[in-house]
Amino acid sequence: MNIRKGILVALAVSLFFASCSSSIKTTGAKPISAKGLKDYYKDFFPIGVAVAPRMLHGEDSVLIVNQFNSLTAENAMKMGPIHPRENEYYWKDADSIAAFAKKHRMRLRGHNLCWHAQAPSWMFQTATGDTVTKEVVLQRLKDHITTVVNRYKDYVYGWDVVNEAIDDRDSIFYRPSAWYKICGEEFIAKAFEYAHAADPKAVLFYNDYNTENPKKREKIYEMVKKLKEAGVPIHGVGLQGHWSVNNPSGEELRKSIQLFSSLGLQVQVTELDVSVYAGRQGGQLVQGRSDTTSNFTPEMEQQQRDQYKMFFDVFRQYKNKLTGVTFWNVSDRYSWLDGRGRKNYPLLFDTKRQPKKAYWDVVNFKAAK
Ligand code: 9MR
Repeated sequence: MNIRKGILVALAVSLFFASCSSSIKTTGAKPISAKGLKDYYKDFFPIGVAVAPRMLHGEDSVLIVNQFNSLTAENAMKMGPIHPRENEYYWKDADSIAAFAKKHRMRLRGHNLCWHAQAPSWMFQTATGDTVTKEVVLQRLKDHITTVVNRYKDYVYGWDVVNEAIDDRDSIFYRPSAWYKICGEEFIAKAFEYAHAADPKAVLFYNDYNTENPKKREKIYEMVKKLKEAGVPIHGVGLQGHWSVNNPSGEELRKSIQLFSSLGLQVQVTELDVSVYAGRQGGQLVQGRSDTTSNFTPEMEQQQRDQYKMFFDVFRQYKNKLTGVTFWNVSDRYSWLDGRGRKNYPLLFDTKRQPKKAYWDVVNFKAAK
């Protein structure tokens, strides 16, 4: 099925749900106010959200349309889900997200084209299970990127081309992923070149977490500078923004925005959430407790309010450098951070999809001045 057919089917399904679901208007997801995040921030930058197809009808969809003007597929466009076998693509989920974005005139970020995680194992193996050569893996990467970018070129304005290629350990530069082990650093430049060839209009990002850690920031800067100097088509750096109530500081955040934009690149916050558990950046490094019922305590609430307010104060100051801020999930009802043996509350909407106090701290910036 080509994209137009695929998207027509997805549109028909979403219209069906919209028409038979008067509950969309009458349940708990009534518009919370005439204005959404996107409206408060219309003079600053688009505000996006990462979604799964199941959120595109029912109460989540109402909140999404009211509050946001940009979408990212949380998983549906990644290599493993969309290209499970060499000669087989699975378009349904990504098409439904593209159709929803188009129907509601939202921007759509593509996430992502090359990552060490969620990469299908066939990509790196021969039919007999041996590791493929560099030539083979680059050809497969090219085929993948060309096909996916082409399919969504009328929908997606920009792509996270390479995700998380820099290592977290101070003494190691590149992450020793399968891509790196087979190709060396060349896969990074190649991925950008393939994406640019497939859609010369697309804005192309390098995207990573822990971008405010001084050592990692320096390594990312060095890599991106080298790519720019070599004429590689890279246009932006994505700060994922998987932050916590005590990390990063405003000062480190400012340094990252300034440093990356000093290369003439745009900066976006691509996966924002603020974990209520104090810890190092990236979430990935925090040990989970076996506690699935932990409460959102008043202390957590206050710390998170302060942190969200500070982040958005900084974002607004850098509105000329920042071209987007995207939240990683819709409400505290579901977050990828829940999956570590404890409940987290990292977003601006609570488990009933109502705005938290931090929401009002983020949108009432004029009154606060
Ligand atoms: O939120 C995503 C989760 O549903 C997936 O299981 C996970 C797979 O590793 O990826 C999560 O999203 C990641 C994003 O694509 C890249 N940056 C880190 C995000 C959180 O792990």
